Amino acid sequence: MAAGASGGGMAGGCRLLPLLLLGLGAAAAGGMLYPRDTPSRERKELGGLWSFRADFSPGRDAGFAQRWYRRPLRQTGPVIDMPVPSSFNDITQDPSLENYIGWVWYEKEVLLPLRWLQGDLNTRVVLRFGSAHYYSIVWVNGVQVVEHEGGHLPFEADISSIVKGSPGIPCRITVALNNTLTPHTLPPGSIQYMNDKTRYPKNYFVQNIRFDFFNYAGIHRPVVLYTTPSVYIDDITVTTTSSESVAMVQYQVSVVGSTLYSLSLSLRDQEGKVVATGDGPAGELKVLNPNLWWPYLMHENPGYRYSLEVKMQAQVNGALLEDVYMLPVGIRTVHVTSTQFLINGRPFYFHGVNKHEDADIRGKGLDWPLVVKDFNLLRWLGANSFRTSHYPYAEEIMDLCDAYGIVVIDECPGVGIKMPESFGNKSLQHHLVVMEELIRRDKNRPSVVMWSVANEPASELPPAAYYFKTVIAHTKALDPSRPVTFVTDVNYALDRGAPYVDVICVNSYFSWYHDPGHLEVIPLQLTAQFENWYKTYQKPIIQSEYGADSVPGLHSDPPLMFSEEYQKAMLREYHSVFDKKRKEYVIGELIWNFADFMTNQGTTRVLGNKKGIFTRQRQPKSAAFVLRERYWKIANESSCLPPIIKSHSLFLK
Ligand code: BDP
Repeated sequence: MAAGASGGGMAGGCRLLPLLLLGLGAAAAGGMLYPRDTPSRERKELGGLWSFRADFSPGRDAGFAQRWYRRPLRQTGPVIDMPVPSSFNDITQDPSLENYIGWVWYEKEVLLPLRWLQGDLNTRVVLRFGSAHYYSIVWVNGVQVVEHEGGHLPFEADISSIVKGSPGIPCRITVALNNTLTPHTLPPGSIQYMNDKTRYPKNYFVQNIRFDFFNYAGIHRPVVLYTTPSVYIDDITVTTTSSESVAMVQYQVSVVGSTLYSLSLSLRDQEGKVVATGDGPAGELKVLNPNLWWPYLMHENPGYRYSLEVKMQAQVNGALLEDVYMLPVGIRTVHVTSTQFLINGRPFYFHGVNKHEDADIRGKGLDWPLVVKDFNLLRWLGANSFRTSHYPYAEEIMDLCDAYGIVVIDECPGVGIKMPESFGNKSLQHHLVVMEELIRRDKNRPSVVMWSVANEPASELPPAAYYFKTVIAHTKALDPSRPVTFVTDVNYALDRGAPYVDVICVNSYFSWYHDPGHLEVIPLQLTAQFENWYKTYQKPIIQSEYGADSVPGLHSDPPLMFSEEYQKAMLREYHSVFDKKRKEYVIGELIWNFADFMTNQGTTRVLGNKKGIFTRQRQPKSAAFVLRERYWKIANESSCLPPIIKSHSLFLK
């Protein structure tokens, strides 16, 4: 149902991505722990203004031909200021930059503290990108240090050997970024050359996509430099099990740089008291009378996290090196039965939203005021969960989910997988790598209770069976502790991926894309949808999308499509069916969408998708109040805290 342009021929698509053909093949090594300041580590933010140039040369390849990374970017042609983090599309008044496809170049010069560079070789300097969309190549002082495919996950490079040679001299970071999507990228897309000279200028091409959000591009998340000792804690994995009175925290720690080291661990509660200690690279910590991590509205103190302090000591050339890392740890369990989703053994009903990383001007760039406003709105609404439709969100957002107890279905960028060639081996291998990178990043997050490997793929196609069987098996092998799903809009009898999921996630738009204007069909069609899926699979079901566009301020009674009244009426029709079926096996409802968001231009999109219950500027439409009343009512009914939940303000930390 995505409203993107349909895929076309692929003529010359690769001309825009000459280097993408190299392919990385496997997730880059390393645990990619989130950079934190600790007694042994320092972090330097590289946000702010970077120099920027889009390569408008006909082949978009002048930057490589002229080696722009060899010299300061301003010496190779004109540059403009570009904020980081941000998408570049909406920053200027230039429509050709808004819709630009191909390579763009970013550059930042930065002076490193002398103490990072002097003397011994025991400090490691790492350059890390939270994300950059879509394909990145990075040079430091003209030396290539990393290449990364994928627009939503972090990547980094150890740049110690490059920067240590030149203390006192600014270090020049150059990034070439390409936003072209091909049938084998995630999400997929295709480049279509328009060769009819009577209708299009020479070399005219368009980027076709099969998903319904604007393909914003740029350095979207924080860029940081951080240090570790040369022998360092590379990765930590924790899983937890618990009963009422005792919990076990299983841990695994990997160290890089030496095989001769010792590890000690201590787990502290929120008062700073040590509740368990351990040592060695793997083991189990026992916590008596644990404070469990509870979702928002299920407990008066949701999102409880301990702090796991991992300390590593190693002797290197007679010197003692110490590395310390602090990992927040939430203790909770997740189980799925044929009718329920259990968190800490209690039934959990997802009453939440689907979101996008999207806003005026900054596009998909991380923006703290927006992030905090969104969490305040979520809690005002009484939402206890969201799906990261349709790609992994920033780590900073995920941290707040952990802290506030907002439950997450963590979705990879597998959106718009429609073309048969996107089910081939090349795409599959890349999808597996993306799942590795996603799980590596989010495996320790208590808020993440389920992985979603795709949204609305063409899962009725024959190759979809092998494709999803493989992706889901791989995901489960990487993380046996969480259920796995993908979100479908294919008929229950035709879907070839559903046999492999733990929870059925279904999107439907009755009375919108089907039978538009006919609200009266909803009870029948939605009931049949649930019953057919349940009869076929006996697995719990989440209504992972439903909704209607509404233009704020447009009113009509009786309700007509696009009015605020129609959006409300459609929600109410859906809700009456949910209320019957949630007594049986429906375990959640996620509205499409939290807020209006930008899409490609098209005849069904009025400055973007208007299915938000909030506007793009985060003002409530009438539907937001309908949903708010409902979510608080459900929370009060299902909470293990009888009448304590009276007002959202109790739950704002
Ligand atoms: C669903 C898609 C979502 C779209 C929505 C819509 O999953 O990305 O934005 O339809 O059309 O099918 O509003």
